[in-house]
Amino acid sequence: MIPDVFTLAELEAVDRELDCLVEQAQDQTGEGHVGPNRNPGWLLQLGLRSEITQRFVRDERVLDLISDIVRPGVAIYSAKLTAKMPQSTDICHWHQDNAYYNAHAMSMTRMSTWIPLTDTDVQNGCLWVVPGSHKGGVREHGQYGGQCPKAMGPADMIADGAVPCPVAAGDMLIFSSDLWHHSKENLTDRIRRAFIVSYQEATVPRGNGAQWKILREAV
Ligand SMILES: O=C(O)CCC(=O)C(=O)O
Repeated sequence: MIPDVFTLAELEAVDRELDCLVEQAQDQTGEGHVGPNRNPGWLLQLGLRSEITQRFVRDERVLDLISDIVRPGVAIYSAKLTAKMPQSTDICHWHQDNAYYNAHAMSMTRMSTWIPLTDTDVQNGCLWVVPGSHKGGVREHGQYGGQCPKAMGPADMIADGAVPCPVAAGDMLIFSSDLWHHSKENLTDRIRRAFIVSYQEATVPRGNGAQWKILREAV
């Protein structure tokens, strides 16, 4: 968990932009997201959507934080907005991002970042993780429904050492894309939004389709 990366003013500007982008997507699909079978309030391919979201996913402060591990060079694998609507019972089951990502491209260093747009805690569906779980490789994933369709098991699966990660707006989480994580319901009256941006070494020649882009050349 890295404290104080973004100012609240920066996050508010991004949040306002997301209001517009979600509304546009609603106009296109009538469902508040792009493509079939996705979740209310979610937006995929954020890095391709607007100048403001493009700038956000290539933020030099974040690239500086990951570049000791994600190297040589840094490329974006994918970026999305996740959301939990007020009083939502939607949950995202235990999974590893690489269970999805490795189908598109293998990476030795891939990391995911989780950047909340509001303060998060167990009441509004913060992320839960199992520290150290990235060391065991990618496990088999099945289908359990919920917001994250491929999972190792349901959110109430007993995962030894699982801890909630309450993260305030302005702070961020950075973790291996092999790390086990999940999130539960939002029991509050306010939407909970977060960016998930994943990065990999620039020498892997592809990511998730058109979202892949080299942000720092390998030297
Ligand atoms: O933001 C969340 O609630 C979790 C979503 C997540 O882990 C994912 O989409 O990979």
